[in-house]
Amino acid sequence: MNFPIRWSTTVLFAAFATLTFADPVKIIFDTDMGNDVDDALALAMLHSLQSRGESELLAVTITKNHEDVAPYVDVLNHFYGRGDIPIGITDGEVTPEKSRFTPIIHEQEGGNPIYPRSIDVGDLLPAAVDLLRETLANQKDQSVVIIQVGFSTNLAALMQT
Ligand SMILES: [Ca+2]
Repeated sequence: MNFPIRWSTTVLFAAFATLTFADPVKIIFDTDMGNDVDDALALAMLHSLQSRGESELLAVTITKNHEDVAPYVDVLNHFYGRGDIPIGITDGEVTPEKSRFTPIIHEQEGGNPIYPRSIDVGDLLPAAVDLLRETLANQKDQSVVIIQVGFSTNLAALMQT
């Protein structure tokens, strides 16, 4: 009765080989960050996958229209050592309400922000649709996965271009 054990070992090795040698999946994360915390957890998961060599986060585009959201995404990117990931914001008016968790960007200690970031509230950022176009134009066709976990605002605007 060794068959199940051998089969499991083979499957495990195949999975490991796939995870180890496959090219990282290039990802654009399109999010309404701030409405529900699952988007923050999803972004954290993408960073963890990148740390394991399984993916590469090319850009984050935002569909929630509140000034704290881009700095909050930037805080998460900095936490994972990737503060250079470009962030684009919607020009739509969807859910402008203040979030329950993105206001942590304003917390300070000794006059300095507790959570490092390079984007401040009110900074001029790329329009999400422009960042989507630029990011896709710089990659090979059919090589990028767009993960949308919010509204369709940005991707609809991309389609219209
Ligand atoms: Ca969401």
